[in-house]
This record gives sequence, structure tokens and C-alpha cells, in this order.
Amino acid sequence: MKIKILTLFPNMLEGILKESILKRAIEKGVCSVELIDMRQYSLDKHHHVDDTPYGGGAGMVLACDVVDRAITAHRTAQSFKILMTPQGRPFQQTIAKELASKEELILICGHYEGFDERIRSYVDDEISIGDYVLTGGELAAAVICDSVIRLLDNAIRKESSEDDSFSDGLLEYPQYTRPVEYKGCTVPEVLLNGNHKLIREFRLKESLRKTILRRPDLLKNRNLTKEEERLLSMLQAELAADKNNA
Ligand code: 6GU
Repeated sequence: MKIKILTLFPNMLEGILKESILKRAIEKGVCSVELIDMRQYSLDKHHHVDDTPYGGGAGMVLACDVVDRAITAHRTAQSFKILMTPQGRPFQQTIAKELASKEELILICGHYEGFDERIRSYVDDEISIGDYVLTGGELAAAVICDSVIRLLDNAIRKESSEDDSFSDGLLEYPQYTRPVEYKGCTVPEVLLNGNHKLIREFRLKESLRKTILRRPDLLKNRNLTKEEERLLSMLQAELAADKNNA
């Protein structure tokens, strides 16, 4: 996969591509990430990329001609072009999976107070990473890159991403490593005795517990298996009993 990021601040993204899993994925050739400074597509002798808004008002607006030239110079027949904007589709794991199947992504980062509305017609999709305001799309593009690249074949062990929170609609079960006891807190017994059937059931139950306690909204839109239904009723009985004892 090829990811191209059109930005006015390429340095904001450089660091995250040079560390850890993303760095290794790029070195292994799992994907390539190209940072493109949109300023080079300004025809203005001072390389301006923004201007004051028609109709007046505060702030500067990213100009459509600069973005158009940058996209035109870098798109191919395979490009899926995404505008990073708080007005876009709320990003989630299902969208990360969708994007991971594309051959090429172009992420366009606005900055300043806004961008010319005509830019919307140059892209295939618009994505927001949540209901809060960032100063620009760069951090959002970093989030997209990270979540998409780790899903690509050979970026990480396949089982690691299959167990992710959200990947099957539940939060991930709790994990432990050595020591078996630390400051009086111990690792659940079932994880120590190597009974894989019991361990699997424990993990599914704890996934359900986390999800119902922290994100009950995730369970509403999900069809439960017979086993999950059984574990969930057990859990609900336990939680009700806990409540009565408290
Ligand atoms: Cl994609 N851009 C900006 N500027 N702010 C955001 C965002 C994107 N997603 C959430 N907030």
C-alpha cells in the first residue's frame, strides 16, 4: 500500500513514521508513506496557501487551487482521496479495515480556520477522528496511518490484530505478565494452569465484562453467539449480586 499525505507541516508527521511498528512496516516494504508539502503548489511568489474569507470573518481559508494542483500532481487511477476534517465520517475500526484494503490513500490535511468548500469535490471521502477540534488534520492523518498500517499483511502478527479491542466488536480481555504476584495483586489462577479451553472462556467472559461495564453501547449493535449469551447472563447475575452485597 502507498499512503501520500498532503500537508503544510510535513515535520509534524515525520517522527511517528520513524518509530516502532510503522518504521518497521515501512522498512519491510509493507507500505510506503510519502509526505508532500502542499506549499510547493502555491504559484504565489511568497508561497501563500491561504487567503481571507469572502464575506468577511476571522481567520484564513486554505485555497482550492493549491490543493487541486497538489492532488492532481500525486493522484493515480488507484488513489482513494480523503479530506481530514471534523465534519467528516467518525473514524472507527471498521473504517480502518476498509482503508487497509485500498491500494493507495491520499490524506489531505487542512490547517488554519478552514478550507475552501470547493475542495470537498476533489476527494472521495471525509474523515474526522472524534468530536473535538484539532489545529489541523496532521494528527488525525497520523491516527489513520497508524491504525491502517498495523492491519496490513506482515505489519504485525496476524493474531495480534485479530484480538484487538473493537475488531470483533468487544473490548479486549485483561492481560498479565510476570511476576505472578505484585504488591499483593495476583494473576487470575485460570491463566496459570494451561487449560486452553478454560482460558478462552475466561477471556471471552472478561471481554464481555469490560464491554458491558465500560461500553454497553458496543453490545447493542452486535449479535451475540450462544456462548456469549450464556456468559453474559452469568455476568449479569454476578454483577447484580455484587451490587446487592455492596
Ligand atoms: Cl480530521 N481535523 C481537525 N482539524 N480536527 C479534528 C479532526 C480532523 N478530527 C477531529 N477533530
